[in-house]
Amino acid sequence: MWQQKWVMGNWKMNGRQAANAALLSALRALPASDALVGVAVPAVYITQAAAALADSAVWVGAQDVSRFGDNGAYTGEVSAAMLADAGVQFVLLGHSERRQYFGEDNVLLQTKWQHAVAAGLVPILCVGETLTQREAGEAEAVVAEQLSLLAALKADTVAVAYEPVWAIGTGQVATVAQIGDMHGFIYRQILSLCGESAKIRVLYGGSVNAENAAAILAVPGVDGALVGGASLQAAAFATIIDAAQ
Ligand code: G2H
Repeated sequence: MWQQKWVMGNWKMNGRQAANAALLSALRALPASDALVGVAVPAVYITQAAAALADSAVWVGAQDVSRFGDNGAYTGEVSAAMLADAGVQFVLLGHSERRQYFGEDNVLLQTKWQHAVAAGLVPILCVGETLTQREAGEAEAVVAEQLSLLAALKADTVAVAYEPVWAIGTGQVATVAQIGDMHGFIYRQILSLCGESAKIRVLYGGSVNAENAAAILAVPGVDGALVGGASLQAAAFATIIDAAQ
């Protein structure tokens, strides 16, 4: 798994049972891939996805997890233990939309990471700079600060998704040079924070689609893709998975 390309879908707040069923069965019917494939669905549809993908190689993911562990009086929350119990294998942490709309920061994300790992889930930490930050020459500093939470976690397996905020859902994709530079930087940061023997995957996310996936996935240091909008279209997602072989 730490040598494979990863292609992870992120449905965000999209889906209805009937449409999900069609997407999930298309996913299940895909030929076996060399890539690790997964799909992060809204919490309410996790059991549907887990049932539809049972005994398949496709991972079920969550888009967030509670900062609180196990069980308790935390109305509205879903714990890592519950996600694992429902069949989840991976969880997105700190997606830019959660940072932007829910004020998620490193202190919170460190706690969420710990709960996810304790429950046996694979966390994928999302990082990325805004356009203003990039234009101010702060992209690396911003990403370094977001990655800094890894230092205290003593993680020896680290999955990160680099998602420049200005490329998310905008159709504007970072250039292969920008992607290659930042992925190299992220690798160096993780190795220095977590040690040279850390197992690492760095995915790219931000308007990945059927047309640009092959070029992005061929960039050195790109270990896969986190795919939003295009993961809602069975044919496009299949093409992206194909590009990751
Ligand atoms: C970035 C990505 C998936 P999209 O958010 O997380 O979404 O591919 O729609 O830009």
